[in-house]
Amino acid sequence: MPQLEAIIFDVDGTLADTERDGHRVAFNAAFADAGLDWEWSVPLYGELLRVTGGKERIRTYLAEHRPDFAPPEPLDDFVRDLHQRKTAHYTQMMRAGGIGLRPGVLRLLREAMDAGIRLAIATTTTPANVSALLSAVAVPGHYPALEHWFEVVAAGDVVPAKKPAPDIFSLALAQLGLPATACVAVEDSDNGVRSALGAGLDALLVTVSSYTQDQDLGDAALVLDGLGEPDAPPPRVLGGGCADPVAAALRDAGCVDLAVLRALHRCAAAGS
Ligand code: XBP
Ligand code: MG
Repeated sequence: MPQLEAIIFDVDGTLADTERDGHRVAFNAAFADAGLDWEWSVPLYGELLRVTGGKERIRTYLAEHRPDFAPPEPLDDFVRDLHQRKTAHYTQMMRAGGIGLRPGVLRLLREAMDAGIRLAIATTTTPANVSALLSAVAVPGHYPALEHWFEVVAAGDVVPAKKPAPDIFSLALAQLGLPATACVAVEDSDNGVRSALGAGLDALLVTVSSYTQDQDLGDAALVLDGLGEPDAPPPRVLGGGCADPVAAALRDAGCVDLAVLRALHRCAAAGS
């Protein structure tokens, strides 16, 4: 049976709950900068999230909600400029510490790193957004800056197709030089689940986020409402094919730690 060698994390919704109060706010600020009277409300943004990628999301909004708007030509340049403004707003907010990591994330990353488990990222978002988010996280003095904990950062437009296509997870695996069976993936959304499973990452943990709690995520090996912390109430189990085999490890730890991820990894390997 293959050993667990690496963990591949999604970013938005998984490392941090960035969509509603981060990306959405940055899109609206970019629209205001450009003199557009567009306002993406919390529910509308939830709908638009089915489309991954900020530029793709703007195009979908134009097609579905602004059919009468005549964008300046060429459309590609208009969308690119608007999205660059959005990235500038977003990175500024994140560098200022606008949104912290979700509970348990830093603890788990640290435990994994200390145990020699390799860390990677597979995300749809722009690489600068990942750096900005991670740069604001304080780590103990003897550790390098958080960004350097991740050996591989696969992000943004570097693959032909964004999630739910498997490309970004496949790229992360290729850059790690590992088979999918040596890894656990952590995601928060249905698009992410399809992407990770498509890349063969059966040992898939989902921690639902504010926009994804009602999605159908049951194809993942384990679905929880978060990673939890040892001194907080344990994460709630919401589903997944490995929920029973992992239950004892989760009960013992009271949160997702490396023992839970190893149990998940074993369960997924036994099933595949
Ligand atoms: C989340 C996304 C991204 C962000 C916006 O991806 O879908 O599109 O909302 O990022 P993931 P950009 O959960 O895979 O990290 O505007 O930079 O595209
Ligand atoms: Mg996500």
